[in-house]
Amino acid sequence: MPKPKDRTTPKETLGNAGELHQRSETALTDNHGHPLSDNQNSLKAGARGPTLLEDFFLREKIFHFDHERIPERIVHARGSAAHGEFVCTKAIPQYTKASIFQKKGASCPVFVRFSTVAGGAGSVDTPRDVRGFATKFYTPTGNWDLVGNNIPVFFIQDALKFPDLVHSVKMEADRGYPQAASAHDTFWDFIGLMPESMHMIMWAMSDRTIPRTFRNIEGFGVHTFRFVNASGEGRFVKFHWRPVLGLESTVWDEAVKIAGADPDFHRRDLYEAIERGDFPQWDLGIQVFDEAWASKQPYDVLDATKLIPEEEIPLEIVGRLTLNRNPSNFFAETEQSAFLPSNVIPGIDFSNDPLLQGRLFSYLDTQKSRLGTTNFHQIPINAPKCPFHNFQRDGMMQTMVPSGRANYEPNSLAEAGEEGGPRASREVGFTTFAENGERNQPEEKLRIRPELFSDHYSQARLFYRSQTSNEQAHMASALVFELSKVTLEHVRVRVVSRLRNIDEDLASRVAKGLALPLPAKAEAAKEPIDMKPSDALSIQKKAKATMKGRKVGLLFSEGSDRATIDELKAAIEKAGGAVFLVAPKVGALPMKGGQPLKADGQLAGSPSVVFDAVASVLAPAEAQRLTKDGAAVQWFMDAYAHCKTIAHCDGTKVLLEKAHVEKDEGVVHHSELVKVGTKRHWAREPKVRDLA
Ligand code: HDE
Repeated sequence: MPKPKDRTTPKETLGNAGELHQRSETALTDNHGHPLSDNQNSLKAGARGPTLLEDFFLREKIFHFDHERIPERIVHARGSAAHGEFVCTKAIPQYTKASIFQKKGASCPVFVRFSTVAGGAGSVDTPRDVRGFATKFYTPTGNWDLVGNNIPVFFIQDALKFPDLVHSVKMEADRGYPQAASAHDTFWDFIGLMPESMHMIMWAMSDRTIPRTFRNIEGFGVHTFRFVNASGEGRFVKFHWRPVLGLESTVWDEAVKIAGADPDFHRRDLYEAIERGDFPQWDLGIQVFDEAWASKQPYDVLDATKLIPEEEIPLEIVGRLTLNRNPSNFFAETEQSAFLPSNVIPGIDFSNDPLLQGRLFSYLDTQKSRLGTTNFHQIPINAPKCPFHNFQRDGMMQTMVPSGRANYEPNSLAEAGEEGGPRASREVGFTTFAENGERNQPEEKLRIRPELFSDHYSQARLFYRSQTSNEQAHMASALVFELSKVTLEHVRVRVVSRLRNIDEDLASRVAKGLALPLPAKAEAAKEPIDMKPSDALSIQKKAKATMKGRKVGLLFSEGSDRATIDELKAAIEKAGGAVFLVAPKVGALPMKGGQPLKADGQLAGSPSVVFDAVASVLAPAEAQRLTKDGAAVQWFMDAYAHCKTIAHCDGTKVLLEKAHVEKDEGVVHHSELVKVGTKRHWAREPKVRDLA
């Protein structure tokens, strides 16, 4: 039998007809390649006549436009993403045979998408919410998707409860609000009835859910995964991302104001940081442990509502992630990116965490529904960068053109000189870890949870007691705020009755803040135990007093001293910070000495909430004039109330007085700004806010 010819159409070949019809690369065509002569006027029967159906270009253009949207993600709909690189900084072949961890210095491209969870694609960036941190590693042995969050635990233990959780937090079913907010009846009703959510609730009510930027969040794989080495030995592993810039959050009042000032605050921050070459970085940390260790812990490592304190198993840093390129097209890349927790590579395997197990089939299903076809993996952002071939064929939107007859296996076509197609390999192929250890032996088929899953409070208590007193006050206040939005009295009472199992002081602070008599303590399925507090769980204990990656708003006006501004700007930039010039008018303003200066933003549109610290260089007369400008007074008032560094000149003092800014270690002369840094001055907070 003759060998079938390669019938693949050679790309970009026009035959010699092409030579007769040369046209420029920029010629506008329709989607079928027809050159067009007019993109302004549709085809009409006469200048004032009806539009003709035969206008194929009008029809195609509107048809395509009408179908531009695809279903948004049911959760994590609002996201921002970037390309980058992952570099292995420590080889760990003793733990895993995963291709990217075999050699120090080995690298692979990555795509990371950050997201909020509850809001729709068009919602604001700064609600109180968990943040998604999904990373696609394009490794030489296929794509590995680490689809995690900025919190190491989750609300629920079993995938079966996920639709209930999401329904409860989303807009209420009858009224269609609130958007992107957990502060409403149905969420707290569900939470109050699900004591397993209490640990996650402690994190959700902490400052972790109002992060300053995506660049300042940690990331967690959440579930326990498994590493498998070349000898087939398995160990459990937890994955952590640690931001090189350090953790940082906003205060609630600030987050709310940012939502109004710049709904795209996090998206813009990520984009602009990458554009100015200030590439965000994270270290990849792992916690590796075995079944024997796991079986001795007072919690179950398969329970996604539990974490492993770093003091028990310290992180080993094994890699560095750098985001260095913005997407070229938001839809093609950010929107069409499809993450699958089932995307693991040889050397990484799953555990029996029942939440993870549910995710393994959920995401594949989701992609078919969002992207419309089983061939979603061929979209460039989702396609592996290593070769991939198998015998799967056809389907909607097939863009690959496999050649030959081998679309089944086994086949012996190679013996006749034809292409036989790829084959599975025991040596390099993915093998599922053969479980051993009695704890995980398949047993009877039961709808049941392991015994230790019923400890709902010990780690919630661990988290609360690991915070600074200021952070504890933030948590109590967040609970008061959220529960005050709840209109069902019995829901409020139930939640507070659960808090009593976490910490009596927390419960009474919240009850007091709600003007609620302290309810009876809820019955706990298992009495909580006291665990050793962990500093790694606190943001404030880990905050870095750095200028690096931070943005300072510098206020000036007509007659400001140009040399002082230049000097201050240079000092901030030298320390790794960025400066954003703010003035009452955006056009070039005359300066005292030197050239006129143009602002990056107008004062009313650049409130201090969008900066990490503020500075001012103002002529006394201008400062005096600005005391009558609400935007200027609010600028300092907010910076003060949000515990930020205020670095001012002598001329600014009248404005500071008007804004009721009192001198403290964070209110300094501008020459001291770099020394003081952009760290928040929490000691100031009791002066400006009545916390629960
Ligand atoms: Fe997701 N989740 N999830 N999730 N999740 C989705 O998948 C789901 C869970 C997470 O930037 C969806 O592609 C189920 C835990 C992130 O594109 C959907 C369960 C964690 C992202 C889905 C969970 C996550 C998603 C929506 C319970 C933290 C955004 C669109 C079994 C470890 C990824 C999509 C991106 C997205 C289902 C639980 C994180 C609906 C059924 C736990 C970061 O398929």
